[in-house]
Amino acid sequence: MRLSEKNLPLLPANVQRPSYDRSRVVGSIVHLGMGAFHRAHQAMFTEAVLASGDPSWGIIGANLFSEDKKQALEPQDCLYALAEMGEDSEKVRVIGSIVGVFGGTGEIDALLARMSDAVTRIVSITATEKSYYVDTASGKPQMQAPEIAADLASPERPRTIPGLIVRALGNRRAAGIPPFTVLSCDNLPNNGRLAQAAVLAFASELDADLAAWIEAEVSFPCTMVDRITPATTDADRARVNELIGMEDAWPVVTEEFVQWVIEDRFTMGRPDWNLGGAIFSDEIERWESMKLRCLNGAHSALAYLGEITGRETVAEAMRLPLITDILDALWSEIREVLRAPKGVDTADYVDSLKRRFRNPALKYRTAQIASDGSKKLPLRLLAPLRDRVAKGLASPAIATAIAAWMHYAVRTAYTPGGALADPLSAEILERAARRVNAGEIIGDLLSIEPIFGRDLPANTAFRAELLDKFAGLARNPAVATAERIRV
Ligand code: CS2
Repeated sequence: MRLSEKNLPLLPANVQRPSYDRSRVVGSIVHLGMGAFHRAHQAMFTEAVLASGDPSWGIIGANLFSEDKKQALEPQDCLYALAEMGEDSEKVRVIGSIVGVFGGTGEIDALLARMSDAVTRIVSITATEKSYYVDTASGKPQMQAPEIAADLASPERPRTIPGLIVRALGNRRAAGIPPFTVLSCDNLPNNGRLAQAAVLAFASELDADLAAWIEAEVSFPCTMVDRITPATTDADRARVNELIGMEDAWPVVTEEFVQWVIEDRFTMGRPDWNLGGAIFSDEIERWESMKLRCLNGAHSALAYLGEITGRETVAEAMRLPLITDILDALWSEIREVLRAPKGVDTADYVDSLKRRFRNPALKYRTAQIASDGSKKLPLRLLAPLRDRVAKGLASPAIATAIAAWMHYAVRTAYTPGGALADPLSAEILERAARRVNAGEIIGDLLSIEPIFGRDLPANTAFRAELLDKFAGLARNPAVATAERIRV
């Protein structure tokens, strides 16, 4: 029996489900990047709005390149089960806020038409750091990237997020329809400004008038999003299906904790997401940098340290004192240069992160978090590092985390068929295997400018610290690195 609108009454009594009439829900939000995270987060906040009796804010989910989510969700009327797993509790409910779905390049035209239609009032995004085509070191839009260049060459058939948004906004302007709000929900500092920079840069290449109109009329609020949501595993699927007593092809498993802080600037209205617990605030930058540095920075450190010590999941990595000692030191370094939001105690915040990371019910693979390091490290770890450098402070723990990433790269480079899930994979691996002397390996990797800029390779104190930590890890018997390295 498949989860569906018709089968909702057959769910076990303890499984919460949509109590509102889904046929009345208006799909006024288009969401780009409908992964597990979105379904554990924004879609759940939106469910609270619909459940309160306001049917005007349903979600149309979209993935530009893959059809798998569409194929999973459509046969079940876009319903799915969301399981919230605590250390010794599990709560499952069925979410109905997604009311339509586009998937794959074959549907981009239809998606564009939907975004261009007046019914769409918000376009939200969780598409990961690399989809914005903004250089992480300089903050400059990457208009030369091949995908962007292709979109600029045929803007009527966009394949990138900036291309799609600009085209849809251009269509709306031509038709006299007010612009939607662009709501970035990706883990990026000032994500709204960044989305705006990407969109404006793209539009300026095509049409200066359109760019000026976008700048004047379109709102790009910033957000801080947080909920630890690993990719769904087969075991998760089996467990959730057992709990709901029917088949859901793609349930989502997440933690109990959830947080969403949003800047309140919407051009065509917005849902009362505070009904689901969201906070509207004008202190986004502080919220975002606390989360990005303390949670995601530690996550990345943990992922690389976990990978090189053979820990498959975050919870397993949290049981290794070698790793937790480094994390404790890392959090101290990060907190020392952090401007926290008013009323937030960062020591408590870090304590709650430790509890969340230790949650054994979540099988969060270190390999998943280790992806896209070239995009993640600058935002998560090199930003606090630079703040420390500016204050003349040494950063041994941050250096250890970067050294762990380097070992991970070296080990992958020497693994037959090894590849990194990273847009710079080829360059990183080529440099990682170029030489065998530790100092030279570090120098080769540090000179990848899009990651480390020009300042860090030139910083001799940091370089010495990095070499020391890299060598320390190489000598540690718990660390599996390439045998050829000479320290
Ligand atoms: C993680 C994040 O995969 C990663 O890089 O650090 O997805 C993290 O789980 C979320 O940001 C938590 O809110």
